[in-house]
Amino acid sequence: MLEQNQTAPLEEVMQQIAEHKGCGTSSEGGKASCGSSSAPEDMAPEVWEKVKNHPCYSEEAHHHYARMHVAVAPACNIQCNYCNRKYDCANESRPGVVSEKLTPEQASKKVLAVASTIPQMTVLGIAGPGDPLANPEKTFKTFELIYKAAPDIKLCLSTNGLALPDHVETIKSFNVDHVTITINMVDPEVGQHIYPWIFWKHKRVTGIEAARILTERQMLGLEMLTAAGILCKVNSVMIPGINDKHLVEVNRAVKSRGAFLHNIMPLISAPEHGTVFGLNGQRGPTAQELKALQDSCEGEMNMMRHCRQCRADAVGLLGEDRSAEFTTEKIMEMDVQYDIEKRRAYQEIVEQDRQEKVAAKNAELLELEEEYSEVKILVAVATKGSGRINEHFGHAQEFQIYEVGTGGSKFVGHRRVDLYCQGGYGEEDTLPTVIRAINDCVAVFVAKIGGCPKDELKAAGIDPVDKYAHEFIEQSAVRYFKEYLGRIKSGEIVHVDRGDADIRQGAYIAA
Ligand code: CLF
Ligand code: SF4
Repeated sequence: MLEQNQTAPLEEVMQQIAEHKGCGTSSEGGKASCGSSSAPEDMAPEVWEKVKNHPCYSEEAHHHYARMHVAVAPACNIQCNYCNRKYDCANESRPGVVSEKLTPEQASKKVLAVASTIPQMTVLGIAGPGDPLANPEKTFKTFELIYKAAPDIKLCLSTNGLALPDHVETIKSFNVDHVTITINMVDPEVGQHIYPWIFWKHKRVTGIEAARILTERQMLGLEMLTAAGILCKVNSVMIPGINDKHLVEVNRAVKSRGAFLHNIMPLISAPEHGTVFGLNGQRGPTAQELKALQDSCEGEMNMMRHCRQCRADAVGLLGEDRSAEFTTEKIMEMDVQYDIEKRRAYQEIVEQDRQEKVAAKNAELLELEEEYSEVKILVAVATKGSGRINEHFGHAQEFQIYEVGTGGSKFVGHRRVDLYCQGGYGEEDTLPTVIRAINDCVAVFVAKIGGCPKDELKAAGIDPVDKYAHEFIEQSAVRYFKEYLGRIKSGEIVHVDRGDADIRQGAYIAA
């Protein structure tokens, strides 16, 4: 593996990068294995160690482990047309948005406070609100403080890549194992429509020249990271009409340079964000457009589909935000006792639960071993986490979407919805919007559901299923699919492909 060859000649290392097929692709027909379930056999043990409890690098882990960001990096060295860091709102959740900026010392105290309160918090990321490497002193000082005080926490960094080549050695010296580069183009002709300017060598550069410099620096940074054995994820923002078709080329370019995972995210764009794209009416992709692009890129490289486009001060499991519990004021009043053994003991229990879940899914899959069918269905799941169906229909603010077939089940995205149940009463106006967000799904799995929404879901052709309450999602999905196939075979139902369903979500398109 790359990690073991850091002293090899550069050509040899680059050859290995070219041969590296991204994140743990399996031998089974190229089906993605990393980011889905148990330790993949084809993943080197040292790589598995790095991803197994990182909620972004492993889809499986994101049900169990949390991350947090500290907003220590306010400045940025480029401008993206989808970004406006001035905007803050309690209801807003997207990259670049924060409620408070922190000093490295405040950040360190916050990390210890969160890690003591949320023992499954395993990763500390610096993702802004500007670019961490445009603020190298603050970023690396924060890493230094946390590395000393909480050595069991993985350090993570997300950058636009412009300054990356200058910092790879420092990143390595702080044992930062995970770096994300946001790469939206490899062609400056495309890039000029995304980046109005970059700040380069003490001056502002605009147009195609700016995009050319940026892409060269991003590619060089990616090559240097993979040569140094640092896992690298690439984030790309899908902007219809600008880089949507081009992202297939980006996928090829980053894969050939050894990127570990590719995360294609939808553009978040609304006039009230005050961004160039928001103001000029640039739309984001639909859920189907995003999934089609992710599917077309998922060959030998794994695609991340569970990204929640976090705020730069997010805290908690992906999809939940507990940042309000940890304001600077509250943290300064907290008596923080960082007990690494207590955290370890808790994580062992989490790990047991996770292994149980994997075993249950595998057992269910064995039952489908003799079956083969072209039929695939989507199911929506109401969950609060831990990989279980443990949320009431009326309390769900999002549904996780799983695709299920005879090959098994896989997470393919999430859909945000408006809350159906308000103060104990169902909001009749809301129900059609919830149904519209999941109307390509055959069923919705919930812990509990009332009679009225049940009837309306049935009328919309979506099966409301509460019999798997509190059970594991994937095991239940496979079990449901087995029954579904049985009903097709017996002639009780006819399978209808819902790929063209009109999907609209409450908040914004999230997968
Ligand atoms: Fe944060 Fe990013 Fe590290 Fe994760 S987020 S710096 S890799 S710890 Fe994760 Fe959030 Fe998506 Fe980023 S869900 S926006 S991919
Ligand atoms: Fe905003 Fe990040 Fe782009 Fe800088 S690199 S302009 S912080 S989105």
